[in-house]
Amino acid sequence: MTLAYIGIGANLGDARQALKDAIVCLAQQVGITVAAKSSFYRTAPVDATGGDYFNAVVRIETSFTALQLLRICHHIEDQFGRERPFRNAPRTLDLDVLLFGAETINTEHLTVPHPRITERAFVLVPLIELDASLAIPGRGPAASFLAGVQDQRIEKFSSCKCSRLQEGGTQA
Ligand code: PH2
Ligand code: MG
Ligand code: MG
Repeated sequence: MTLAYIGIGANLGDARQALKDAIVCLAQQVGITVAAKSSFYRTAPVDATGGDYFNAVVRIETSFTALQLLRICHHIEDQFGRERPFRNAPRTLDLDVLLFGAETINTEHLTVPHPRITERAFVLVPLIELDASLAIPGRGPAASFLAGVQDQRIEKFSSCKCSRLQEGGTQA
């Protein structure tokens, strides 16, 4: 089992609902347990066009490899109608493998830790909410990068109330 972190974002359609549904969807996968979920945050687009995003991060335990996990994330994005007309286009759902245990991975399809993990408040803030002493492999304490993203607008929206998760563990 590997402890991994997945970043979730959306800014098209009912983005808040998409985040909730995506967490349920992840939890329904055989081989994935959602161990913790951050609050939801409303965030200004970074290097991107479109409206405000909703963002969150989940900590999972998984029996999959990082590449298998990436494929599952892409499959779920597709189920949510994700289109990719241009780089950083507004999206119905984005699922990014941020961290995968202590692994550093540099392949054509996957870079872990996520290459921009230390530059983005919408990732750092929810990550640190889940684990204030989190270390990013090869980079150091996540909290040490917070000062560098202070100019990025991020507002805690609410705790994620995924009632189906709370009632039934991994059951939808
Ligand atoms: N994702 C991006 C680019 N910019 N900005 C915010 N606020 N939230 C995101 O999830 C996001 C972004 C590329 O994946
Ligand atoms: Mg992304
Ligand atoms: Mg992505």
